[in-house]
Amino acid sequence: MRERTFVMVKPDGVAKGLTDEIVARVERAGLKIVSMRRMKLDRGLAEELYSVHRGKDFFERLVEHVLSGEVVVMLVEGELTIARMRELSGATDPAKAAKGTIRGDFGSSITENIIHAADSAESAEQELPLFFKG
Ligand SMILES: Nc1nc2c(ncn2[C@@H]2O[C@H](COP(=O)(O)OP(=O)(O)O)[C@@H](O)[C@H]2O)c(=O)[nH]1
Ligand SMILES: [Mg+2]
Repeated sequence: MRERTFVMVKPDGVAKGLTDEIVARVERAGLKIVSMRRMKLDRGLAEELYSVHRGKDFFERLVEHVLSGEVVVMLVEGELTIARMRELSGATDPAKAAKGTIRGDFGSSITENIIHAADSAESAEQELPLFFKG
């Protein structure tokens, strides 16, 4: 099934120079980056992106992190894109993420875990319009 998903290289990933490596991994997986841009989030957008986590103990740390530098947002399309982007990303905690995954290879902590990828069709539908129109 052809799907679209929302992916974001977090500020730690951008600062580590990993954007091109992530683009290459996404493309090698046969997925298409339809649109991509580097930007700085504002607080309202960051809190909306992570609204499902509002009230959790890590919410403020997470929002502060994604506001700490530039991010790269992507609209990714392809067969089973949502699940495949989650596989490429790896487990949330880099210490538990498999080698060969983006977080397993490059993540330094659960906050600084390099990448965000929507976790379901519902999340993708909520997140994509925050960044990409049409
Ligand atoms: N410090 C901290 N950060 C967390 C924790 N759980 C999640 N996060 C952060 O919040 C982001 C969103 O959480 P979640 O949706 O559960 O994970 P994801 O979908 O794998 O990114 C994660 O990517 C982490 O950066 C936690 O227990 N502690
Ligand atoms: Mg999530």
